[in-house]
Amino acid sequence: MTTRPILIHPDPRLKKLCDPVAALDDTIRQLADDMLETMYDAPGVGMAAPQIGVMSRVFVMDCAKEKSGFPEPMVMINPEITWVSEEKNVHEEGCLSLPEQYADVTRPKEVRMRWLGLDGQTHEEQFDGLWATCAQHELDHLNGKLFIDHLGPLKRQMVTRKLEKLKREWAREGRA
Ligand code: K1U
Ligand code: ZN
Repeated sequence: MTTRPILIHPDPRLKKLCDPVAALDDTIRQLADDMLETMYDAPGVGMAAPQIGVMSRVFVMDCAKEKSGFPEPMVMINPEITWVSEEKNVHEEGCLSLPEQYADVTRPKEVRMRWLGLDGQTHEEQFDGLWATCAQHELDHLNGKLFIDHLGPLKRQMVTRKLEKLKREWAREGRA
């Protein structure tokens, strides 16, 4: 397992629609392992493939470890939402591609997801709480959408400008 560098917004790869995974092979297994390693190392509760520059419909999440201390890693390949609750929930979101930026985002409180697992089987499960928020946030990444795209244009522009400045500073310091 290897940690891979995380792309920081603005980056054109974070705005693109990702491609469906055609076959479950060793490249995808390695990708999933590296994404989990990178997510736990960051630390984060989720990570989508485009955040490390891989334009495939894969995300990982683990919203249990922070609470219970026990990992419950999930790998979702070609995930789809099959149902959303009418009830909404507001959650303060962060993103590993938008360091130190947080905002309240309103999304459906519960979602039902269908995905292909690393076992080659199709899975379907309902999520609530942080799991539901995280799954929707990660699925957005696969569709080229960031949590700031749920905010107004002024807030979005303010965050983008801050991160452009941060990236310029990092470049001057010789950081990636
Ligand atoms: O997609 C990402 O960039 C990961 C992101 C997922 C997420 C967080 C909060 C709400 C929705 C989705 C993160 O993991 S940001 C870091 C974070 O939330 C966290 C970090 C350490 C401990 C607990 C949470
Ligand atoms: Zn994110």
